[in-house]
Amino acid sequence: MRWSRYFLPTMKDTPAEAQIASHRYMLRAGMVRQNAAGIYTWLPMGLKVLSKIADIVRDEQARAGANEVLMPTVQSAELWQESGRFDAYGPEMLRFEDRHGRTMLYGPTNEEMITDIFKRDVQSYKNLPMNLYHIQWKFRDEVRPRFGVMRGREFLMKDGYSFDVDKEAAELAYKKVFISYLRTFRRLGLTAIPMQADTGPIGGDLSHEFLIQAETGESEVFFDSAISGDRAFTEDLTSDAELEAAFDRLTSAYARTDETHESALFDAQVPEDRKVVSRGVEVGHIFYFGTKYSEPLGATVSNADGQDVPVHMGSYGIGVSRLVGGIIEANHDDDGIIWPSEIAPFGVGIINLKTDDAACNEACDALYAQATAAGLDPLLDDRDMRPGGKFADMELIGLPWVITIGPRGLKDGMAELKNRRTGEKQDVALADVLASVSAG
Ligand code: 5CA
Repeated sequence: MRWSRYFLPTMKDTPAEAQIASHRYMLRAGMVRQNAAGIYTWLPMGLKVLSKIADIVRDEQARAGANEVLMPTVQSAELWQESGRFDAYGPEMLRFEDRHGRTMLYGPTNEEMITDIFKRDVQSYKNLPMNLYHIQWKFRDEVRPRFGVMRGREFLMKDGYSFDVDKEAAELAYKKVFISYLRTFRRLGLTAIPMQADTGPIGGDLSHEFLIQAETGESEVFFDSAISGDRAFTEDLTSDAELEAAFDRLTSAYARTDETHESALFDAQVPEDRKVVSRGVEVGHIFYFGTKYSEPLGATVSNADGQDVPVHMGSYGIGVSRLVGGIIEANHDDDGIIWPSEIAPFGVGIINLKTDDAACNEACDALYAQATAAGLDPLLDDRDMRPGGKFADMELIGLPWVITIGPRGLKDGMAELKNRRTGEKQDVALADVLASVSAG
């Protein structure tokens, strides 16, 4: 992409409404613009990052055996009346009437709808286990939308739902998702700490949230720093026994919250120098709630004995749009964002220091073509602007690598290569510079 052709409106000054780094940088780096409290437009670069996160989530969902669907944002109130949640959900749910006077709502979550979809087509345990998910916009009329996309009113969520014939099978499904979430967040460059949690309006008796460390997080977390080395974050667990063992390990010894847990075990088992007390942002939340929705909505399957039983369900959320903010909270410095390479909006930035110099333009165009061909997805800053502003903008948007080409170096066939995360700069022969980027 050529910056001169890209809608990437950066801002030099800090917007007054932004209290935390991610909100500040998402506005300054032209990723989002606010339309109403907690409601945002995603501009091209923000959308690109959001899509990359969604694609990694999809990839890991496929690996865990889940099927993607797409349910509507607008739901009719009837199913919610049947489950009893229409009244229970409270003023967070946006309700309205269509032209026929039917009560509709903008979905804050989809347990009722997916249960209804399931029951229409699945009647036998032979079709189970099943896990269906979608990535769709939600609306919750939050009392206090704040911190940009971190607590929005309209936000993008991955919500998945598992269906099993009995409690035992459903708990295994829950544990599979639990482990797949660790992998998903790790691929996004994050170590998510799982914590036992309250179930709130979703209901049920087993629930965990996944927290990433950030000073501005809403909950306090205590965890063992050794958790990040646990093999469940990276390795494929091949058997159910291995999976169960990983789940037990990760839920018993590594982490404690103030509200939901006794800290005795944690205090006794974790050496002092590995105890971390921090704040966390919830990027995922999973629930097992058995037959809470299948019973009132009549979603039954026949079991191996030929009896009709209500299906056992769990639901599994990831805050896809919140993750954009969360990842920036975990990856920034005073100059701007520092993208983990997996979700960086572009692989490499190229700064043309002198756009009125024919040799500079030619060298930049050639490098841009090569980088594109090599699959590096470059962003070429070809704007007619002073170098200082270009450097500052490039730091702000945080691409992993920046190649700078100016008339002075070019005379000797040299470019400057900078690593955004380490700040390390080196002069590299123009002919070798892309190889250095690819070598990482
Ligand atoms: N039905 C269940 C699981 S699919 C559910 O709705 N869970 S939830 O309420 O915990 O939401 C799932 C995830 O969505 C949260 O972990 C959080 O990361 C994200 N989320 C929730 N509310 C907001 C919000 N107002 N703004 C941005 N992200 C949010």
